[in-house]
Amino acid sequence: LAVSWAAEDLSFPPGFRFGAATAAYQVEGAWNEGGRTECTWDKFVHEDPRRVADQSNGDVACNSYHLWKKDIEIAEELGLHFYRFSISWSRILPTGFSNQINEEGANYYSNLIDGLLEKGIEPLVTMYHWDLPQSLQDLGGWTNPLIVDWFEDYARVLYNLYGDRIKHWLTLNEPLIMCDGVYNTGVFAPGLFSPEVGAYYCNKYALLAHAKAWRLYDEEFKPKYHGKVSLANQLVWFDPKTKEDEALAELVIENCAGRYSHAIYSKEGGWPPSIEKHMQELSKKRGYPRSMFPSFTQEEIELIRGTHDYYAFNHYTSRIVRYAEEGEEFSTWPLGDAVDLNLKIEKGEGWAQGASSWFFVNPPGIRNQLIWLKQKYGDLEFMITENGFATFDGRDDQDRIQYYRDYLEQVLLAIKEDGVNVTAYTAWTLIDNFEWMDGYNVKFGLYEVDFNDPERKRTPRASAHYYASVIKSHSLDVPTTRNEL
Ligand code: PNW
Repeated sequence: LAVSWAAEDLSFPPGFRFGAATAAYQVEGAWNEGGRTECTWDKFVHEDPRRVADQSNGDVACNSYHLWKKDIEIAEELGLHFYRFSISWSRILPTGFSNQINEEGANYYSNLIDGLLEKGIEPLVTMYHWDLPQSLQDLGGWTNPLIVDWFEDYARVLYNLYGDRIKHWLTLNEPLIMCDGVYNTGVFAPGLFSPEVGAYYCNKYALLAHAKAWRLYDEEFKPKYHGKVSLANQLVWFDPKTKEDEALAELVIENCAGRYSHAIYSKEGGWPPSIEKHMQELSKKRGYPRSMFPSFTQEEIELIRGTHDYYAFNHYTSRIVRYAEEGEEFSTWPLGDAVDLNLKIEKGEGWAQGASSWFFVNPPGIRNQLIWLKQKYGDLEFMITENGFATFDGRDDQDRIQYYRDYLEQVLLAIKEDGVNVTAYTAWTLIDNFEWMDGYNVKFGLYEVDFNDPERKRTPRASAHYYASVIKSHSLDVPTTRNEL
C-alpha cells in the first residue's frame, strides 16, 4: 500500500487540529463520591485486586474529579485545540437508568466543559469508555438486547445536559475491546469469558446502541446544535507476511476493523460478507443450531447503516499475519476466535516494543490503515482519537517523542500523498493514569503524575514539550530534543 516513508513537506493542513484524551475511570477517582454508584471496573478490581498487575485500582487515580482545573491548565499549556474525555455513566445516572439524574455528577462535567470552553479548548465527549453501571451489568450488560434502549436513554440525557456546548460526540470507545477484549479473554471488567457467543452478541448490540444514539441526535438535536456523532474504533493494522498470506490478512482486518465498521460505513450495511460466511461455517462446525454470530434483520441493517458524521479511530500497533504451519499452535491475539482462521500473528522484524506486552511500533501501519479505510468506505472525514506510546518511569522520554514524530509523519503522508481527509489527531494521553490491567506500572502520559503525592502533582515530560511545539508550529519541522514550553 504505502510507498514512501519520509515526508518532504512537514506542515499540517491549515484546519488540522490536535488534542489529547483521557477516560473517566482512568483519571477521575472519587469512585464513591458525589453520588456516583458502582461501575463494572470498581467491582472487578475490588473483588480481586490481583486482576491488576500492581494490585491497584481507580479509586483515586489522578483525582481529576477534584483536580479538573489542573487538567485544563495542562491542556492550555500544551496548546490543545480539543480535549477528549469520557463521562461516567454511573456518575450521571446512579440507577443506570434515566429515571434519576445525579445533579452533582451532571455539574462536574458541566464545569469541566465550561472551563475548557473559557480557554478556547473544544470539549470532545466520549459517552462510554468501558465503565458500565454495575446495575446494568447485573442484567447482562452488553449481551442483553435491552442495552440498546438503555444506552439511547443515557445518550438523550447527555444531549440534553451538554448538547448546547458539544460539537463532537463519540458514543462508544473501542467496541472491539469492550466486546472481543472482554469476552475472549476475561481479563477486562466485568471479567466474563464467553468467546464463542458473548463477544458477538456484544458486537451486535454495541452497533445497535451506537446507531440509536446517533439517530436520536440526528433527529432531535442536530437541527439545533449542528454537532457530529461517531464512535471510536480500535484498529490494529495487519500486514501479510508473504503474497500467499494476503487474503488471510484481509480477513483478519475485516475481523478487527470491518466487524465494527461495515454495518455503519459500507454502502450495503450489515456484517462484512467474508466474516459472516466464515462465522456461519464455523458455527455449523461447532454444532450450533444457528450462527453464534447473530445475524441482523433487514430493519436492523437499515437502522445502523449510515449512522456516522466522521470516522474516528484509535490506533497504536500492528502485526504480521501468516498461515500457521502443520502442528503449529494458532494465535488468538487480539481476537480470540481467530483461532479457526489457521492463523499465526507475529511482530515485524525490527519493531521496537513499548512497555505494554501488546505494544509494537510500526509507524506505516497508521498510514496503511487510513488508506484501507478510504478505499473501503469512501472519502470520509477521519479523526484519530487516540495514538500514543507506552513507557515505564522517567521524564526524558525520547522514545515517546520518536513514536509521536514517526506516527505523525505517516499521518501527514496519508493526507498529502494518498489524499486521505484526516482532520484531527489525539494523543493518548494527557496525564499518566490507571492503565487497566497494567495498573500504574505502564505510563502513556505526556505529563507524569506522582501517584504517591496526595496532590497527584503533574509534571511535563520531554514529550509534552515536543507535542506543544508541534502544535504551536503546526508542523513536524521542530527539534525532537528537549525544548521549553
Ligand atoms: C486503549 N490492543 O486501549 C484505550 O482506549 C485506553 O483506555 C487505553 O488506556 C489505551 O488504549 C492504552 O492501552 C487499548 O491490544 C487496549 O491493541 C488494547 C489494545 C489497544 C488499545
